[in-house]
Amino acid sequence: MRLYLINPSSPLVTMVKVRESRWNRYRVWKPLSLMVLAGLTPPEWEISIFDENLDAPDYPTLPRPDLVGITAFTSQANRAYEVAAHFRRLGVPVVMGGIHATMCLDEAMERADSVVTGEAEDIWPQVLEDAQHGNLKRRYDGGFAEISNVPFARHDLLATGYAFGAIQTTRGCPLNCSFCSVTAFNGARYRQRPIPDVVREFQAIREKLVLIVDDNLIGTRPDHIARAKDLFRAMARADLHKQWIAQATINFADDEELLALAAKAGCRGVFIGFETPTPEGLAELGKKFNLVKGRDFRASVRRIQRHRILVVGSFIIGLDVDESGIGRRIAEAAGHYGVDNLNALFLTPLPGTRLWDQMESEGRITLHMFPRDWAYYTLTFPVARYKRLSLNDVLKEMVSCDQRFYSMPRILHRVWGNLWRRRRPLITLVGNLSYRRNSQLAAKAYAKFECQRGHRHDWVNGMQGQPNADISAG
Ligand code: B12
Ligand code: SF4
Repeated sequence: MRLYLINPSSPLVTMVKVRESRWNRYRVWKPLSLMVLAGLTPPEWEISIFDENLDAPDYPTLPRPDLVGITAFTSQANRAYEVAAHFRRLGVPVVMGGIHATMCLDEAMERADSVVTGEAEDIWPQVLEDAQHGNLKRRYDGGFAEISNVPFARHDLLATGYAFGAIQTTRGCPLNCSFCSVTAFNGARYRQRPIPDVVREFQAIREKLVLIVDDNLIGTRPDHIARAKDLFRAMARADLHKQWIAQATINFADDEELLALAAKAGCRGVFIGFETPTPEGLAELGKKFNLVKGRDFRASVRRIQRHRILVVGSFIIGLDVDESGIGRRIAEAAGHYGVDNLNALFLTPLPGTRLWDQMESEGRITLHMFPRDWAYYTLTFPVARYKRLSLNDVLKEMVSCDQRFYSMPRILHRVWGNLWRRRRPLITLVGNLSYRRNSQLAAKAYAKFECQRGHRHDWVNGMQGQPNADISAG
């Protein structure tokens, strides 16, 4: 039995044209979901994983599979449906799963033979067995899986072409911020994989650099922090020789022992959601965690950096409280906190979030010709009506934010500071130049976005399916 697992091309990666430069290897990330599915698949299946972001498979020339599994974030949905249509025309059953299919079940069910909602661990073997017997059901629900004893992801598949390996050690988040789908999708309970499993799976990863995909590697409660420390101790003991980056909340900075252990275990960078510089903004987003009284973000960032861990700060533009000048304000706040990189994104109502419900009920979702418009749900386009900022204003704020933070003098200042403190100046330089380049590309895309709003569908079609534009005709 032959199984194809497919990660459809992402509009974001298409935008940076990943195949044009070696450096772009650092912009494609392994679709861990498909490697996990492969790990759950019994040996009688011959598995191929295709990541369209890395290579454009010429599907018509490939041997006919018995089953196709497609994953998709929302922004990949269009392309996912094109690929599904191609295989369905050949009579090959297609199963869709992942965050988008879960949140937009009806839409996905119209375009796939079967849809798996939620996490796959407890249900995928059943799906395969049904497929083998020609008895695939229209819908399966994996819910929140028990991850205390799962087979490892297949790191031997997709073994080349990426700069970073990928691994997951926890799932779920209790914080339920309004714009984020994690609590809806993975639940509020913070579930942790057993430490020995994580360490052994780490050993199976070939890349020296690894992305730990957890939404919050350290968690929020004292027992979570204690587990994170145990994990880091075990990783250091195992002498993994890996350097890794992860996401965490700002409480990462509150425990010196945790920071020291993380650094010893190979932590080189952390992605932290600051979201907005104002308390009113944080309250609006429901990110109360960042509102702890007396929290000094600048001191927190410094404490993390003292362990030679770089900090990427993420911010959102377009909140109801945001008004003219917010772009500059964010750039200044990020500069003041001292983050090494700033990642600013538009407030985006993702399906399944509280923000979606709110904006939909208020009629504020302006790009709503679905599934086509999903291509804009990359957080890099304004897809909604913002309260105090017009479309033109919000685009200007984003450009002003990026231009300020990534101006050459500011980049050099940061690099010099890191050189002086012996804190990875080269990575800081490359990271900053890469973000600068991205923001320049984004600014061009905004100009096009504004100018083509009248004929926007032509433009969406232009963005989509570039690697395989021909197969839908096949
Ligand atoms: C790692 C990650 C990334 C990596 C992507 C790596 C990759 N190629 O997959 C990077 C950094 C590149 C990234 C980028 C973005 N991301 Co992201 N990312 C994540 C994160 C933190 C973890 C995903 C992961 O690997 N999980 C581990 C795997 C094992 O779990 P999984 O993917 O959910 O898969 C399980 C199930 O979904 C299911 N499943 C999945 N696929 C399939 C397919 C089949 C056939 C079946 C049966 C089952 C199944 O089975 C798996 C095992 O249980 C999630 C948050 C989260 N917790 O999901 C956000 C998340 C997926 N990202 C999100 C967003 C918004 C983005 C960006 C748009 C943001 C941006 N501008 O940077 C871009 C879009 C990129 C794109 N492809 O278009 C949103 C997506 C929401 C949505 N509705 O689409 C999430 C949910 C976070 C959030 N705040 O809500 N991201
Ligand atoms: S943004 Fe981060 S802290 Fe907030 S719900 Fe999502 S994963 Fe949790």
